[in-house]
Amino acid sequence: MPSRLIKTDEDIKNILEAVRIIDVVYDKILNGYIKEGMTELDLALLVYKFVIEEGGEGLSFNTIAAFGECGCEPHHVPKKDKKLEKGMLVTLDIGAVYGGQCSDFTRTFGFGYVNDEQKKIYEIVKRSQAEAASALKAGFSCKAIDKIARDIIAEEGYGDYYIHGTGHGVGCEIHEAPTLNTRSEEILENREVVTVEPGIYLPGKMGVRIEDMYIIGQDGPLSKVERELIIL
Ligand SMILES: [Mn+2]
Repeated sequence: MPSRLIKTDEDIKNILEAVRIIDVVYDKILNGYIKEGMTELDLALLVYKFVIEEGGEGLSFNTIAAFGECGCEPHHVPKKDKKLEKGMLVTLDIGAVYGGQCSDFTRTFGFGYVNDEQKKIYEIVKRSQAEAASALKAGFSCKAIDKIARDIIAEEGYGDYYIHGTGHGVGCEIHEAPTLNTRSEEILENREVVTVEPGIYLPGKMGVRIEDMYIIGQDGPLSKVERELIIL
């Protein structure tokens, strides 16, 4: 039986549509919907509404919308009483289902203004994400990809604050093989679809994560959303 990790043309077509939906939703949200005083739950509800409006069959997982210090929890559950204030970073981790296939995407952006520490941490995560992603290649070990991302963060002194794996396979399930972490024994193969999503989480203070999906054997991220730090 062929492995499910290796995607068919049909799987890839549907994954690309699930990614496109999220790109449109994210772009829409950033153009007019981020407002002072809105809550994390307000933002999560907008994601759901826009995913459905754009043709998604649903969310591929519960939206993670985290403001300010809530961003230090990688799997933060959006709160109805957490309000957006100037100077906060916002982490939005979202995904859609299309044709039974999932997308998975994260960006962190600033609201109002960002301080030097926020900017510095953002740039470290951005570099970690980009370097690890550029090493994705059939025959390369998943553990080695994790190490590239993790070493960059550790060399900057934030190794203790990178508290999860670097990525995972995505398909008809939001988390499937292969796993890109320190314990992974898997080797990448062409036509696998994986995420690269390093982050830095400072307890009680802030978090930054940047996540994109990739098809092994094809260059570049599936999402067309830029990775520069945006301040709204
Ligand atoms: Mn993910």
